[in-house]
Amino acid sequence: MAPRAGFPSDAAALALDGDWHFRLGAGLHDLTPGFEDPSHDVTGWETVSVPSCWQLDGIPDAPHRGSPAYTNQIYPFPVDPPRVPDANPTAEYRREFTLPEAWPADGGRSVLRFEGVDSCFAVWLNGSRLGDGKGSRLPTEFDATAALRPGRNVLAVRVHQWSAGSYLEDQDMWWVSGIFRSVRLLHRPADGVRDLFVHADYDHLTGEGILRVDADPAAAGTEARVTVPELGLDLRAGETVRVAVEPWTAETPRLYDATLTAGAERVPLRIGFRRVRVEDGLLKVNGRRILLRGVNRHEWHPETGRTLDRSTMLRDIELMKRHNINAVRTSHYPPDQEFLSLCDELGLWVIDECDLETHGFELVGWRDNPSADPRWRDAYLDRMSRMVERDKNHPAVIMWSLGNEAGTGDNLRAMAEWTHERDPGRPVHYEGDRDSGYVDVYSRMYADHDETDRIGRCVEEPTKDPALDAHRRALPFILCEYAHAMGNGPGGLVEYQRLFEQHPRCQGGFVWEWIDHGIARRTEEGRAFFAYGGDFGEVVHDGNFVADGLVLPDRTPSPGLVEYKKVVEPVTVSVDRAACTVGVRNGQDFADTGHLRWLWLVEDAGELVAEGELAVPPVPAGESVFAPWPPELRTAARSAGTGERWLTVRAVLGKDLPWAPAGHEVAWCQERMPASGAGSAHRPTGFAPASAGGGSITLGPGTFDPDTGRLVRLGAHDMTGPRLDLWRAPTDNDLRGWGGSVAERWRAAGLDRLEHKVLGVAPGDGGLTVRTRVSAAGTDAAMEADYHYRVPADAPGRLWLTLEVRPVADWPFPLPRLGVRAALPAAFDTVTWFGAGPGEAYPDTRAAARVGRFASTVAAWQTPYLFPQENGHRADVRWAELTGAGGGLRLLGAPHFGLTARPWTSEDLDAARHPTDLAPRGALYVNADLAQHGVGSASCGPGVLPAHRLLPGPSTLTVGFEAMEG
Ligand code: IPT
Repeated sequence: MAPRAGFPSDAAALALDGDWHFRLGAGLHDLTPGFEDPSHDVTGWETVSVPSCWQLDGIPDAPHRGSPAYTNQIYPFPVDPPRVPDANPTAEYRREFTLPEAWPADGGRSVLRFEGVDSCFAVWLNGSRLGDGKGSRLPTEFDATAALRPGRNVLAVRVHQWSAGSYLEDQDMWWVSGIFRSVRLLHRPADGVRDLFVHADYDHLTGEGILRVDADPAAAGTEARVTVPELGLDLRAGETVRVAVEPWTAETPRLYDATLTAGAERVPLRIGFRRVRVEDGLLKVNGRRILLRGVNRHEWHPETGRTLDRSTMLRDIELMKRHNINAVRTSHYPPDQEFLSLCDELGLWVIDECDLETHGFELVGWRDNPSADPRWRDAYLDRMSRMVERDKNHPAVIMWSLGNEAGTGDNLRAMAEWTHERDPGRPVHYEGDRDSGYVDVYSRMYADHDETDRIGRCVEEPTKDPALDAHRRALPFILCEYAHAMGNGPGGLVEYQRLFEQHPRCQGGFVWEWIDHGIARRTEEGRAFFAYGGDFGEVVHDGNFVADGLVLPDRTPSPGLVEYKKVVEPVTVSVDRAACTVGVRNGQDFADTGHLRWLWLVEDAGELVAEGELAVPPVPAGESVFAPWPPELRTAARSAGTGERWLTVRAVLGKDLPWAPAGHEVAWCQERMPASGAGSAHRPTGFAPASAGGGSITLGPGTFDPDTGRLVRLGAHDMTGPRLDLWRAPTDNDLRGWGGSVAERWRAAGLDRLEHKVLGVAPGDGGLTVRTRVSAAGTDAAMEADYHYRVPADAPGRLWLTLEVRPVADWPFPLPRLGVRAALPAAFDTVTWFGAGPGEAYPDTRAAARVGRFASTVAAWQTPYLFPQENGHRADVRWAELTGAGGGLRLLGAPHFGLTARPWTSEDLDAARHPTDLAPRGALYVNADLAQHGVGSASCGPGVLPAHRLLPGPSTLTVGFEAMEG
């Protein structure tokens, strides 16, 4: 049937979800003849639940109906359009249902509606063929009127995994199949509406909404009316009214309940008034430039794949809103429509993207790309129209996207032209055509900071055609993908955000991507892990490239999401110490700050000194105010203390909102106060001597091996003492890179197999000095590393190490890290520290870490990235205590160090393929670092920015060690 809007109605409907009979065959040669015939007996068949993806049946144990397969770009079958392999898993679905006795017989129609079937299917009702469908993530309706019977009905559906449609569905995700969204039988009343289009424009100059609801009646002559009680409106469909309203925005998702009545049918509507325009080179909503703080969202659940229930969709939106995200690109297909309804209600800007990607043709030089082949034109238009028609009444949708990575060609232009004509109220987006000839925004993916800056200043490289160049240069700019969130990272978010705030043309972007598409599995021993590409024996696959989200598959926020939340804070708080004020800049585009409360606290060495609330008047969008410190804050900021004193100001929700409870923190800032106790450097009066004898060297609490100079005991605790360490288990961003992998250079230089040559061990009156040269087989590049151990006379329990490192010969790359590594008793499984926290932080991912006193466990310090890699580093640690049965160890900074503690080594992390490969080694491995190399997002995008690179040079690290008795 012709596409139409997805809308609820009070007309009769019958849900057909639930258990269906099911048989999976190997291909067209393995079908059940006559399975669609109601007399065909399927009693012996298995059952499957609808909706579901059949390859995920059996998860988290082994799948037993085929296997999911992951590829990014490459087609998992020969590129031979429109043909597909003979090995084409084909499912036969059968279900019986009883037509309710009350099913209307008013001469209307009965329609079978499939919300999503992957990838190609045919439908029979009571043995009559109703038709077939393609376009996996789009609805398909069949007229069932003639075939429907009173009482018992038999519905049969045959689904093929591969079809010509698969060539248009080459998104970077798992290949999974089946009836994966709901199925319903709908009654369409004879005097009801076939389709409806709500035009709810907003005139920001007058504050009026301009409403017209177009209804396409099911039968000629039917009159449809629209009532909006709250606005006192009762109008004919097609009639236009202007009325004062509150507009809809993602920040203020104001909806008006309305009802469209046609004959006996009543359709509930939720109307949001807003105007989306590209004007003056800007993307504006209701007359204002908006800033997109977005994510790309695939639909994913680790157990059910692309079948999501409402609570999972709601969870995504709550998590997004709680992390200051205000926009979603539905990469790379229209989502379950319920998701859009939730976006309308809770407020998110949505780019709705069509179910289209032909990326695999790039690998064959774009030969025969369907985008440029007229034979595919109808399929392109069909997909676009089905999306636009389904979703046109969602105020949250502010732009249509033609698809992703489908190259260039006239079929894309045709989609854009059709869309402009059908819905002039929304701009059209497509990134793949770099000239942007037929779209309304200039969109790119992974442009680095420099290029983004040039685009922001409108001095980007021209396109070939001057007319196209003029068009593109006048368009607003968005990064439809940036900041690849694969593994540890993304780094460099702060620098992007600065550009978005600095250049009006740069209207933000969408982090790639929301969720790691891991699949729940268990090892043979029953330990849970998340599978990625290759784990199901795929012939071609792209490994863990499918795990590049801001949340782990179970929707645990990753450190990257916590960082993003801080970077995209909708309000910016600052402290002016001299003026004794707190500055608040409202970076929202519409809402004032009336929903926020402003809490302050002063801590001394991480302990609370005083706290209170600031009076800040509501700040209008885009404006700033300065609030004076209350007297208690002035006193607390200045009173004498013993340690570092910090003022923290937090903006929290003043009341419950639909997406978070009162007290939820939205933004914060910290400023160090010049308290009297801080910074009073301690100058020791003298140092204890080191003494050799009895096969060891003793210095204060430390016992050293006289041959290696290594600390072997501290107080009562055996340990393998600190030694220079440069290695980190490469992150996904270290491993990949457009300019080559930095990890490959590290490995070639042998940073994972350094040898420590002892040049001298010299105990003396002032302590112990150990001189070494650290280098790897086959290279003359080395680090001279001198260890100076000292114990101050007035602090005899404290052993200080000053490590001096000097590079020798050539080190033509940044180092992974520079620090020492030691092994402590495994029993020390608890961590308390004063420093940055609570989460992990690296030089270019440390915006979200605040200074404070924190407590955690070694277990909780491990971030379970799906592909094991460097993780868990805590930055700017002043002191830390690692404790457990038998005592502990205190580490002291001078002033700071970076700390990592794990029950396995960096080498173990490097070798592991899944977190379940990691086994505790019976020791606690501690890295105390002077510095780490940044993280960047080179797994798909720019590497580490110059400011965050760890370039080799003479360096000095000082750390103190103190044994704690049990
Ligand atoms: C880009 C794709 O659009 C997206 O689907 C995903 O694959 C992402 O890369 C990487 O994870 S395309 C790439 C060639 C920039």
